[in-house]
Amino acid sequence: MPVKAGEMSPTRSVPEDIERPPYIANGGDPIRRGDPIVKSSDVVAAMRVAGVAAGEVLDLVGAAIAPGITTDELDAVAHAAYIERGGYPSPLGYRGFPKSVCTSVNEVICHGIPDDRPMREGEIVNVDVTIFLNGVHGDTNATFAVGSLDPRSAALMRVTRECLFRGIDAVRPGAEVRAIGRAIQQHAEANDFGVVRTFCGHAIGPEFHGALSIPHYDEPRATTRLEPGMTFTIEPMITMGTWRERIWSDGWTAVTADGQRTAQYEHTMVVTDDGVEVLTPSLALPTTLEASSAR
Ligand code: EYF
Ligand code: CO
Ligand code: CO
Repeated sequence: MPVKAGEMSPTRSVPEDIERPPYIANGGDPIRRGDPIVKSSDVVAAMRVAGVAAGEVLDLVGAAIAPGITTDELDAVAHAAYIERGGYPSPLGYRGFPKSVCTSVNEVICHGIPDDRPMREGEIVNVDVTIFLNGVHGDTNATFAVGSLDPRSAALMRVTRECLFRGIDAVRPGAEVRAIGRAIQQHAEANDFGVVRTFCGHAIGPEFHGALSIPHYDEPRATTRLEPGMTFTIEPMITMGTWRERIWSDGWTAVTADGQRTAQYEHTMVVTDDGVEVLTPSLALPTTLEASSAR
């Protein structure tokens, strides 16, 4: 049965003493400050702290997932967890987004808005957490099973995690951004799954979305070479059927055009002198494929 939008709860408040990201004073529109793509060691250090906090928020939400819970209740768990850590929920007010996490159920690809629809046994839900803490953002997401899953949904989740880590394994100084998407697309298609094209990974740091896009498919124009200190996300959205999407009339929610299920996992990372450091560890999504498969 297709996912339908439910009712949204009133906007949640954030204590005045919590620092807001700059877009909040700009009506939610990002301010293009032209941040450097290569970050200073101080910014990377702050991102390590924000990344750990984002992972903790993700785990608290993950622990609450069970049949019957609504995505709005998950939003409330996340909202309290951001504030307990002294952070601002980056999605809240970003380009007008009304909630503190994105919750994307079954065929919803991304940017699902939490509402009062209870989740059912056998569904899958992606929870996307971003925290703004000490002047920087940490962005991570994971797809969770609601109760027990059919084998194909379980395979979709496993292959999507593998795609994320294949992409991460392609990150090293001197490699082209294109190598990330090539690795992801090869693995997804070898398993008869599709790769969403429209939504990409992104540079991140003091800005939620910086001026570098990370396609999850083999994009010949993605010729930027990776350098130590670059910080970005990889967040592949993998589908059981078509990779094409359509957008609900709310203007936010992206769903697969054929209504088949889709999954996503996301880490924030920094390019190091000899590879990559993942900045958003969590129980739901550890920093290696081995650790995440053991769960
Ligand atoms: C029409 C948003 C704006 N955008 C991206 C804004 O990188 C992200 N997740 O990993 C990410 C998270 C959010 C986000 C939360 C809100 N937005 C969404 C959809 C449409 C749109 O502009
Ligand atoms: Co995210
Ligand atoms: Co992101």
